Amino acid sequence: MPTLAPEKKTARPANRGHRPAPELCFGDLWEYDPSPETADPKLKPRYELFIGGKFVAPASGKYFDSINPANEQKIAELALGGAADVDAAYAAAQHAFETVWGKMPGKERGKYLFRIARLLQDRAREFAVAETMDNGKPIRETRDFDVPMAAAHFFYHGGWADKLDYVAPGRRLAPLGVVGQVIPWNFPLLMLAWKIAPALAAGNCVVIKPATNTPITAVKLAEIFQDAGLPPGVVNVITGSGSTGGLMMAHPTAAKIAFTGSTEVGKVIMRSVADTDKKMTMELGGKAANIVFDDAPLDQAVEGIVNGIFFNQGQVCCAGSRLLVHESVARTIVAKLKNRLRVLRVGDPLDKNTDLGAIVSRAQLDSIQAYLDIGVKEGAEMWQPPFRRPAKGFFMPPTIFTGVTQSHRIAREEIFGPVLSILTFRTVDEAIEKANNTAYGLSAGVWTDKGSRILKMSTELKAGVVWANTFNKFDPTSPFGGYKESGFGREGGRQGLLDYAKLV
Ligand code: TAP
Repeated sequence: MPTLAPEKKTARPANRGHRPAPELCFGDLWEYDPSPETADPKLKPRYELFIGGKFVAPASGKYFDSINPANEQKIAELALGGAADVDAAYAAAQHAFETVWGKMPGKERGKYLFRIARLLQDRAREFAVAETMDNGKPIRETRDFDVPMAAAHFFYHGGWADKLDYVAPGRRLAPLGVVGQVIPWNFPLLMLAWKIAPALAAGNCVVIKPATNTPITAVKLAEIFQDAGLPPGVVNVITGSGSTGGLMMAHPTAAKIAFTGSTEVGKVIMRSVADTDKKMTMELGGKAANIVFDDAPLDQAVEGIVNGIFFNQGQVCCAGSRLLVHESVARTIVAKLKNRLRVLRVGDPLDKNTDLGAIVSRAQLDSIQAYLDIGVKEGAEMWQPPFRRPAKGFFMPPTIFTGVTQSHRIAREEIFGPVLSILTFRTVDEAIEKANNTAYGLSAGVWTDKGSRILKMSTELKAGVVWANTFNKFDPTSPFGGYKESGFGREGGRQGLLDYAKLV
């Protein structure tokens, strides 16, 4: 009698060994071969402020801890910058602008940017590990996206430094002076590059503050500035709290301020400088619609939906957090999405197989959890794949809500976590109306086979970026920025340079 072959439990090609599933893995992946990143992040126990080309202790003598959100262990302590330090940083930047950087030919400035980019590439692995430890995002993302993209911004803007006469034909670009910059915690290194590179290319000097949650790559990048021989004071890095950021944005020496962060804090900053003539760029929050039509390639769209909302644990200003799906394919899309989410790995961000790492902080995890409770209370239906929360670290499984209406808070407010609200539509006009029915306007996605529909949607959607049959695609050549409460000004590309210069 023929014998029945034993049932194969999993056939995942990635499972090279037969180790037991680690605590963080989803339930159905019973075999699992972890692949930890082993590069040394070369962290110091304490980091000082970077002012005038030197690492200096804060005037207050106070420090704060940076915590690894995946295990809640202290990574390092960082200087808590205060008013005296902010003054010193602006004085150093102003001096550097007047004596060196503002006078330097663009071709020479460009060489420094290229050198910074190359040094960052040389230390790419180290920076990727440091970023993952500080922020919680998967090493695959820091290694393949954050660090290379940060280097790309320095390369790209290095290329512009001696070509500023071509930015606005017929006009000459002059630097503004000293620029104050405050950045958030979701792409710490990338935001540094995104802000510093165009400012320097245009001939400005910089005082910059990273977020309290993720200061490590900022002070490590300062080491690169030293190694690159960047003249002292051209870039100054002030670590500290939100009030340090407030002092920086309102400082009288700042000719321009560039802020990336929440709409709420952006409004506070705008009020604080309302009676000054500072030039401003505000990159604020978002609640992007990712719109799937019935003629879209559905499997490709599902990948785009997953990338759109679960990249960086959904802590992305332009995340596709509102899925608008044509009602005729809604059931199919939701079923496919659930299948896909069942095999995403939530876990150790240093494991190269991990898809979703840790949420940046306990406060952010609590805030996301509060939105899950709100969604359920408002009557939407929540679904998560099987998940065991580990004893340590701030983890959240990918979560979807169906039965969502436009009035639900989970459809209107920025959750900034791995949470997708799914709504349906019948007609093109209804999709446009629903997509634009938001206080924000940073990005949107469209999935369809029809070119004419892509053109119509990209014209009528009130969003700074509209992706067609893709999502979360970034490039230094491409300007990025918002409409409405997502802010104003553009960063990246030729348009971004214009925001760091005056036309003379
Ligand atoms: P925020 O809480 O707004 O913090 C952003 C930065 O502002 C941090 O460095 C923060 O310092 C500092 N800050 C806090 N209070 C301040 C004040 N009164 N004056 C000046 N600076 C102050 O945002 P977040 O939680 O870090 O980041 C998430 C938000 O950023 C989301 O809304 C997201 O959409 C937005 N974001 C937007 C974009 C673009 S390009 N539009 C990109 C990334 C993120 P501390 O960390 O020390 O509090």
